[in-house]
Amino acid sequence: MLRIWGRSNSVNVKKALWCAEELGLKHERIDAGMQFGVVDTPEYRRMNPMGRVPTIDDDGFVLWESHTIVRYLCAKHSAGNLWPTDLQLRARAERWMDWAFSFQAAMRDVFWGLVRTPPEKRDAKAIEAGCKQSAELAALLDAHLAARPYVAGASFTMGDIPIGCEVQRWLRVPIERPPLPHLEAWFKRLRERPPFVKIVDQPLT
Ligand SMILES: N[C@@H](CCC(=O)N[C@@H](CS)C(=O)NCC(=O)O)C(=O)O
Repeated sequence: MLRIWGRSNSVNVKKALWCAEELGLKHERIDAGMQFGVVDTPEYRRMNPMGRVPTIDDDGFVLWESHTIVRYLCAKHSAGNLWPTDLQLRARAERWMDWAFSFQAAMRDVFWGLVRTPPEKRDAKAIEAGCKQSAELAALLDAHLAARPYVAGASFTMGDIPIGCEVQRWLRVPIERPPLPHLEAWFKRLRERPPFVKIVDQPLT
């Protein structure tokens, strides 16, 4: 049985959970991180020395790092589909998985500032800088999606999972955004997937 540790409002945990749902994997989620603690216990640190979420245990195989978890689960259960077997197609999917962390870094101050910090304690300058940087990156993704429906090409792959989670936060934070029709059309396609709606497309907390 697949076990996934991590609080359900974590963007990185959502990647593992959405992936498991896409693959139809029976799994158990265990709350961990922030208010739930767990991550500093010796038992957890033995599994994940970083003390972060998510961590998975797949029938005794322990793995952490959300994008690696997505790669692993897709390779195990969806070779030729979510995990492309064509080397170049897979590399294209993986590039957008790695790039999703650049988007996450750009969004960090925006998300934490506007969602998890009371108004009087917000760093307006850092939020503004993050808004500018994330809009520039979102425009880059929009240009890429002008020529293809999904990040790796014609079909949905693991490449869409991390960046789908990151863009969901960008589209939900109360900021001004430039109109990006190709990105919005891609996001609409993600919204047609019930696992995305169930796990990812939820109010930010
Ligand atoms: N690169 C790691 C980052 C993991 C990470 O930083 N997770 C955050 C949640 S998104 C975390 O553990 N925060 C501390 C906590 O929840 O206690 C991954 O993608 O798995």
